[in-house]
Amino acid sequence: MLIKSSSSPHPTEADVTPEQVYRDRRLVLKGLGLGAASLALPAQASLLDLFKDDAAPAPAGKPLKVNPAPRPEGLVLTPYDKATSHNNFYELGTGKGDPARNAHYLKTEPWTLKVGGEVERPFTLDVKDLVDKGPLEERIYRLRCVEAWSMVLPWSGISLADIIKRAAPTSRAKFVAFETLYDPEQLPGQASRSLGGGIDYPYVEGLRIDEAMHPLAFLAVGLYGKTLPGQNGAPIRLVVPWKYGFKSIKSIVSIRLVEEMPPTTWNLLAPNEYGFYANVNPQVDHPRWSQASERFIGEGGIFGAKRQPTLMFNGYGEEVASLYQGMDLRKWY
Ligand SMILES: Nc1nc2c(c(=O)[nH]1)N[C@H]1C(S)=C(S)[C@@H](COP(=O)(O)O)O[C@H]1N2
Ligand SMILES: [Mo]
Repeated sequence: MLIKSSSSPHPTEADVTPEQVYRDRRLVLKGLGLGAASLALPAQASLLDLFKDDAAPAPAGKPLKVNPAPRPEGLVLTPYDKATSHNNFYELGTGKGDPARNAHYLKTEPWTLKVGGEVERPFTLDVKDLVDKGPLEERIYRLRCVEAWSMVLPWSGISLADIIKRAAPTSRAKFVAFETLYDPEQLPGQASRSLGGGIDYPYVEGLRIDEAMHPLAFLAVGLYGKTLPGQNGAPIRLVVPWKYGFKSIKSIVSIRLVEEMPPTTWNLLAPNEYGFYANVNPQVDHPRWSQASERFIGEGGIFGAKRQPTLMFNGYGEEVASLYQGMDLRKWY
């Protein structure tokens, strides 16, 4: 899949077979001029980790004080081990198993999140305080990756609107800009264009202010009632369930209220393939694959996964469609 990355590295799951992943990695190693000998050097430890093929199990998270959400009827949850071993977090490597393997580089305590920009009361949040204070809310959301796989996950956290309201946005605040930690020591994919998928880091994302204030927009600090594993975006990440997964930015250090539409990582990389809005829409295909259906990752994992139709706004249309009234969703993809 890295070989396909010259134009855009986001593959659909159908593009990637396990054999291909293996072959591509060998080619990348060759391209980097790294033979077995250089990989054996201690200085290459992080590179070595990035190319190991067996994913390490996720470290157990700390239990959280959460008000549990009722288990929704007709929705099957993706098991914890799948949710924490099949990830996209390019700062920890572009393979699906890389983030779990490399999460140990990420140190999540202490962690501060700055909220500022066009606000009357900028503040810095100590994420530990938020986690310890509790009780947190639980939200069981569908997650639809733009690569056409999906999960159903129980997140713990608080609504994004709560955090934004605390800062008292000014009338100039029209958009919200989010930023992931930038620290190549902790996020080794940031140290190299090839390892990190050719992205210009830090990873950045954005929402329109009314999207950010929508009650479904969520800041998660936990998964399955425990603190987030690094690979899932510890210690705090965004979850916007009606949009493609890449909007749900991980390991956030900054939230800024801004006047202009902020740049967003995947849009910068391939603007014809990834828009600012990125609402899940089965009628608007990705230029390289259909978005009409998806593979749900349940007990069986990705390659035995069952294909199911993709729902408009990922099934949250009743709640969010009004945000986009009058907009041409083919133009504003
Ligand atoms: N900083 C950062 N955030 C990110 C990504 C990433 O590569 N870097 N990948 C995104 C994509 S494409 C998806 S599908 C989701 C996956 O979240 P999960 O691994 O917790 O399921 O995280 C999103 N957030
Ligand atoms: Mo994704």
